[in-house]
Amino acid sequence: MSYFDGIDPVKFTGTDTTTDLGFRHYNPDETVMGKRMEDHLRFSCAWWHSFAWEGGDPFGGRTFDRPWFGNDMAAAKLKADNAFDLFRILGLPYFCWHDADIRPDGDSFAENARNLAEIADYIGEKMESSGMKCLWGTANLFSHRRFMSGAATNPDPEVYAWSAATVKTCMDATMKMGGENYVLWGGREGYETLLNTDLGQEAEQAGAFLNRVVEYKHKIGFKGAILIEPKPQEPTKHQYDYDVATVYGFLKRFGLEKEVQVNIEQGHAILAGHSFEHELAMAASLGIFGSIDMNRNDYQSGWDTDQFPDNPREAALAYYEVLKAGGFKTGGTNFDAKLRRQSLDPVDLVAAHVGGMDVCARGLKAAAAMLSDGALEDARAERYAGWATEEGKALLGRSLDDIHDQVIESDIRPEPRSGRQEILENIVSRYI
Ligand code: XUL
Ligand code: CO
Repeated sequence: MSYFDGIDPVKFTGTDTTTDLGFRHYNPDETVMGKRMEDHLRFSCAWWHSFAWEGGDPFGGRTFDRPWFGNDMAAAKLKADNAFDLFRILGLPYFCWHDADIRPDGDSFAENARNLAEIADYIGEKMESSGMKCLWGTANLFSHRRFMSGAATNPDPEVYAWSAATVKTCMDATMKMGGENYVLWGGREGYETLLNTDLGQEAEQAGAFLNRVVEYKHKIGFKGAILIEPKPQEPTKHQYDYDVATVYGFLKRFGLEKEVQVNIEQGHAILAGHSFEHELAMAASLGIFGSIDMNRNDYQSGWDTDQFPDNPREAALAYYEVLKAGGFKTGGTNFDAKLRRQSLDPVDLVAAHVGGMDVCARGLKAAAAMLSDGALEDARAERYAGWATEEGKALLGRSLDDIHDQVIESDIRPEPRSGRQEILENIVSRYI
């Protein structure tokens, strides 16, 4: 028996229906810019929020009642069985996980490692029979109280050691599942107060840790990408991996900018005071774009609410940047999104993914059309046309005094030109 019994596989219905559980835009086999929609979007379901999340908030505990809640191997396997049933209903190609989402928590490191290896084998068998793939694996180095002051950046070397050993087991499990990426989100790598924190020491620890991760990737021959997921605050007041630009500076400092990419989450971008598309464009321009977590925040609340996406315009602008970056390579669209705590029923979990997938598909189609028609890119090219000329190209290599002399000689008088922002915004609106 499955928790989702009675819910049929969700089908593409087109836009003329009003059913709650039909894809109005997501049509996996439809070709968009020469590629199947499924292969563009590469949707992934997150074990953490879709199956481990209990519906708690700071004022109250669990609201959900799932048959797989429990801390033993039987519960972990039941959770996996139901997860794969949801994947089947949604027609999802990928999933992702933290170790703590998929295995019971043991009394020792060795027990955790054994539990992870056992459940990874169990999931591996289910992958084989279903054709499901693993987008990424990761270690939860933030929930247990041992990580309260950080993992790699903890003042206690024993916590660093526990964390490093845990990442090794999670990379092994990811590799065994054929995972296409390995993610490191900073969890509690940050601080609550500078009064007790040695910033410089903690940065050295983080740099060494990531270098060891990259070393291990090469040692075991893991072909996937290593991804860092930026976030500016929460759970700690100040997270070290603040945003894409900050992560890039960190990678450069430790010589890892060719080895590590970023997993960009919509809600984290907003928390950092950016737009999602800014973070995507920044990563692409720095050559470190990897993957996305497609969950939004409530714009009034100021913290990470991890809601399923519901805004086609935002999705369109995001996929526009993804397409411009050449699309996903190892990455994909992961829903690191959770239900509201009053959404109790199996159908709520299905509908949440259906809606999210549909908004992304609608965004992708709009983005592809905008790109193919060239309306925005033509205007952008025209705006920068001066830099495409011979003089424009030469200018960046010339010295200040050389430029100074020529400015006097040519008596240049630059004329401001319209940025055409409203016209461009209207163009985007036409495509949504
Ligand atoms: C936390 C978050 C994590 C990472 C993986 O805000 O986004 O789920 O995606 O650890
Ligand atoms: Co995330």
